[in-house]
Amino acid sequence: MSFENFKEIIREKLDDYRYNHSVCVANEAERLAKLYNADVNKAYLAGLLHDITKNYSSLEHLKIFEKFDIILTNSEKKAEKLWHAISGAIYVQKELNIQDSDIIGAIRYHTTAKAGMSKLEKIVYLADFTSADRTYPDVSVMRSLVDVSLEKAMQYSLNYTINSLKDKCLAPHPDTVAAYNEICQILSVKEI
Ligand code: DGI
Ligand code: FE
Ligand code: FE
Repeated sequence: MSFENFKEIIREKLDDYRYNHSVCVANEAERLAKLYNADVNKAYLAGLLHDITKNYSSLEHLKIFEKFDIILTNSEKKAEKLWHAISGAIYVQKELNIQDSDIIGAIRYHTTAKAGMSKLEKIVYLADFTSADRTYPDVSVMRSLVDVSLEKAMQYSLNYTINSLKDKCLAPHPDTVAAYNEICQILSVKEI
């Protein structure tokens, strides 16, 4: 299937806002893949598809989880914002027959991140923060950092996400905490 075919698929599944966001993330992931010497086509496709189930209702999510025997943890059951990353990864694998583990992983972990992410997974995670359509307060800082270092940008974005969740008294997912701890370990020179 060509990129145009995939665009038609997401065009039907997403509202205007989310479709535009997906194309912007694809473009940004492609740019970062060139910058950091990753697979440009995989980055573009993963960016295009990362939010493919974002407009699903709760019921549609529960149906796809049941269809493919996905069991949510107790914390995931309560955090519906995380569902589209789980359902999106299984959807592209089972319904679109995409078998590339890096593309599937990039979609699966684009919301929470996780420890031990591949370069492509980091690129898609970060492209979701720095795509042209994004307007949140720290976006200019994020855009400068992402051109300097994937690791520094990961640390900044994980810190930003965890702080935003804390402000709303929400718990970060264990995968998010593991990703944050790992990146601090990698980047810290010495703890005092
Ligand atoms: O789908 P997008 O809006 O493009 O972005 P996204 O997939 O990164 O989703 C962002 C939302 O997910 C945002 O409202 C915060 C929420 N989120 C991200 N990490 C966590 C989280 N929510 C919980 N409960 N726990 C997390 O670790
Ligand atoms: Fe998302
Ligand atoms: Fe997104």
